Amino acid sequence: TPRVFSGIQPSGDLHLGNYLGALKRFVDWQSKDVETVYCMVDLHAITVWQDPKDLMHSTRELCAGFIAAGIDPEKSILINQSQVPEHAQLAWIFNCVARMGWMQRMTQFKDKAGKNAQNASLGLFAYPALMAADILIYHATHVPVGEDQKQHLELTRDIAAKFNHDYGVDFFPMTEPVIEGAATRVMSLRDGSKKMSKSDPSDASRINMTDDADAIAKKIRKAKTDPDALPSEAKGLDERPEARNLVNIYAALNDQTVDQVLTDVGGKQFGEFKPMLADLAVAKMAPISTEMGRLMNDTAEIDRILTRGSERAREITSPILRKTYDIVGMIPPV
Ligand code: AQP
Repeated sequence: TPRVFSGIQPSGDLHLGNYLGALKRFVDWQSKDVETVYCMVDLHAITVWQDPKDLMHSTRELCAGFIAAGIDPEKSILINQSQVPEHAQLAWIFNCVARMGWMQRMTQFKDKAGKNAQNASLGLFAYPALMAADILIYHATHVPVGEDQKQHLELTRDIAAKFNHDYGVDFFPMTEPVIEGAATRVMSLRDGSKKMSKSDPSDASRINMTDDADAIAKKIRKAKTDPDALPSEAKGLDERPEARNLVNIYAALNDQTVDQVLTDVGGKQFGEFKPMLADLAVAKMAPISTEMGRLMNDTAEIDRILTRGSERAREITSPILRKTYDIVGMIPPV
């Protein structure tokens, strides 16, 4: 059976981009005839500095976010990366398969390292090899992600292909990135040319999954727009990044295509469309925020869910790591 894997970093507040680009789609996969594995990637988070208390809190809150968004820990395997040691063990082997030149081309490294790349952690540079290990330690066939992860998934295929070629085996599968839907790239509410992200210093740029109804409505009312009315077809949104972003968000929240939305709202001014979007966002997001708060009242239960998830995960990862060791010529782990 096909196996789906994806992850999110516990590196700060979850936002609407993470929800529409990742979480909501993870939930959709759960109702298909596939096995689903979802991961809090704390080892990825520490590639940049994380305060230990904040990391612990964010990891548990992310787990609450997964469950509140609709991930059922009975149906899906829900794990925290560092609790399944095979991820890091396979990553080391992949560090020895991947080439420096491949890593140097990664745009996310360039963006996150900034001008002073000499001062970035070695882990930030090796990030995509760990990501390849996360996916391939499950022999995952499908990886739903937002558009920003496309290049890393191509690298995952390159690593699998080079490993298979170097060792003369057909062991790691060629994983398919699944980048689909109306919101594979949700943009900042303040600037339509920037991705909505956890690290944007402006809180008004994003809708956090912990925002209450008032905060959600206020941020949408204040979102940047242009003065024109909405067009009646998607191509009328070309060159209008802020307008396109709000229509994309509406479509994704309401499980519609952009054209379906524009059939209904084409011709309306933002003064009329923004309250519609605010109502929709509050209706969809506020219950998730409330449920996250409720789950966070019992962190011991969250920890139990993650321990159980890691036990289930290791039934898959442990045999794949043993086989990898055997292929590489290393004595199997105990
Ligand atoms: N704006 C976005 N639109 C659509 N999808 C998005 N994702 C992130 N931002 C958007 C998707 O969410 C998943 C998890 O992302 P991550 O935890 O790796 O975090 P990130 O991409 O680093 O998220 P941020 O918010 O952009 O964090 P910072 O600011 O720290 O870089 C992925 O599937 C991603 O595509």
